[in-house]
Amino acid sequence: MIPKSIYSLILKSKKQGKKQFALLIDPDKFESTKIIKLAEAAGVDFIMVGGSLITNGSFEDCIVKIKEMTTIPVIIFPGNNLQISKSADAIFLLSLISGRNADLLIGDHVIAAPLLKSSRLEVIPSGYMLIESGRQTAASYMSNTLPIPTDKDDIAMCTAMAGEMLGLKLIYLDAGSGAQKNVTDTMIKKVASAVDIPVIVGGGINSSEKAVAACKAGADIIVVGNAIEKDASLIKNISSAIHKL
Ligand code: 1GP
Repeated sequence: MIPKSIYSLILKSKKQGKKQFALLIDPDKFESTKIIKLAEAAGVDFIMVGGSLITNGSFEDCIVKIKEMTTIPVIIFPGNNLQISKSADAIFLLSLISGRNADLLIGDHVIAAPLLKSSRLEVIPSGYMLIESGRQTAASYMSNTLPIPTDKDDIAMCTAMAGEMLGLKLIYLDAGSGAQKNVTDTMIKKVASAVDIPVIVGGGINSSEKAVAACKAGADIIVVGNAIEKDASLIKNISSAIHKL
């Protein structure tokens, strides 16, 4: 059963201190049903679909296929305005608050607004923050924005605070897909203790130890994409490790 409000579910879990696990599917790399079956068996909380650039995969087909296979809620993690599908359950409406690109702060949202309004998608306004991670990521290049330096915890904290004050419902700290260095525990801690809204952390998490450390630092939801494409057994390992916390 898909919950009526995915955001309420996220808030409820946060209130209960339960950590959640989201699997990120890149439509370019989505080939098999195996991953979805493993996700079902492992009790994955959400499936996110999106990418900075889709070259050969079909965004719509990918979501339709996933929806046919599972009742795990599917949330769009849009790389751009072409990544909107009425077949998903919700969308993280990302405002790239770590950057100063007006299109990604409000411009693209204006263009997408009528489509989102007429859809049955649950829109979850999210403060998206790119964090520097060792080398330039696709997200940073494609968004034409500078990530927050990895050691500038105060900038990250104040950015998240401002996002919350602006009414955003989530903060997403992202080191970028396949990041060499994931977001530091000190930055997660600083951000999570400065805001009341849920904090999502992703980018470069490739072991249950890293996922657990991020949760202990204050992450409410852990996102893993890249590592699972390489080793599907991580789905079960990470899911059970963070759900035990
Ligand atoms: C990227 O946070 C997500 O936007 C997930 O990153 O692919 O490195 O797990 P990975």
